[in-house]
Amino acid sequence: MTDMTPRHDWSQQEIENLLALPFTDLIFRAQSIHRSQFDPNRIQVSTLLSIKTGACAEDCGYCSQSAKYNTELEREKLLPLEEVLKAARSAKEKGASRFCMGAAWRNPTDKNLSRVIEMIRGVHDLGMETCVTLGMLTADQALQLKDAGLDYYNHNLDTSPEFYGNVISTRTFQDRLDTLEHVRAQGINVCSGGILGMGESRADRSSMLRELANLPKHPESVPINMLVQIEGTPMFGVDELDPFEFVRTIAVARIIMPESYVRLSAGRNQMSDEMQALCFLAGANSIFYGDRLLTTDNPGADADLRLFQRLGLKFEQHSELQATEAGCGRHKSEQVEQHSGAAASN
Ligand code: SAM
Ligand code: DTB
Ligand code: SF4
Repeated sequence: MTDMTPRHDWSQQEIENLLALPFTDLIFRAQSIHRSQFDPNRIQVSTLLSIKTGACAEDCGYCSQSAKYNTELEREKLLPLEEVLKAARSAKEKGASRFCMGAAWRNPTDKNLSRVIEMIRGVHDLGMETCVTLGMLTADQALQLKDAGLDYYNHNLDTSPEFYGNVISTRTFQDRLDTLEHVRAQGINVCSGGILGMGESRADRSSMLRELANLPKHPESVPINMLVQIEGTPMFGVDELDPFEFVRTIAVARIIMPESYVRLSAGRNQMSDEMQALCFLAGANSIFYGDRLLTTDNPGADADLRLFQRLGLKFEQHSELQATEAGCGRHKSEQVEQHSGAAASN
């Protein structure tokens, strides 16, 4: 079996051994696998929108939106359809190929799900890929989302089963696996990853990656978030993770899930351009693009366009749009040129 054949039988030791490789050896291995599967200079970009903010019943220790912590976040009701579509249109104009809608729910009620389904249909009709993250789903709710034409469902494992109890008490690790199973059973693409920098050990990072890689099918998209520390949450003030350890974790995700998009997710606003470049070198090939994540800041589009131009990276277009909107890639380069005043190289 070569390095490229997806495996689902990773042992903890194998993953820890990868994480412990000399840095340059690890990056070389990750980059070699990356190049065999993907265009190394193309990055998939998704834009996020919080469609329902705050007052969440769960107690996730990192989250600005939990009602259990005083984070001074303003709660908002489920956004009207038109407002969501306006944000999606703007994201599309800026070059995003996927629009991801997040709601601060433990799980959606059937009434709320119907409203989200209208949003999914509307965003789909704009010609964008759709993703939602709404908390736990029943099998029937996953079926309804599939019928609505949903492309991706995001539901993170967040951390290792061993560290999980230090982070969340209101739902179990198994609850998360069950939701992923419902999503997978309907043939919806799975987006699942986790958060680093919550005070977990390297063994925990290995264990979380092992859980993801040993799912019956690898998630199509694996978001790796760096904790965004939120004042008022239990995770505020935790020791920061060594940036190289973050890059290593991305590289191991790339090696053990060779066909998945690995997303450099939350935390980019706190990262240097050089750190982000290392993450791309380690095999990250997707980002969240736009001024905001859900409740916190993300680098603005201008900053990302400049970074892409400096690194010679290009936006990956939604596959169905590639043929019809080939000019869009050029449009992006032109935008870069305008913003940076430099000649676009792509
Ligand atoms: N409420 C739904 C749920 O938790 O399933 C969906 C939205 S929730 C905000 C989506 C994911 O964002 C979480 O599972 C977590 O991995 C990530 N996230 C939330 N707050 C974060 C933070 N402060 N730093 C990094 N990642 C965060
Ligand atoms: C994911 O893994 N990261 C995104 C998305 N999936 C929904 C969310 C990041 C949230 C960061 C903190 C915030 O903005 O509230
Ligand atoms: Fe609620 Fe999701 Fe935040 Fe947990 S991560 S508190 S479920 S919004």
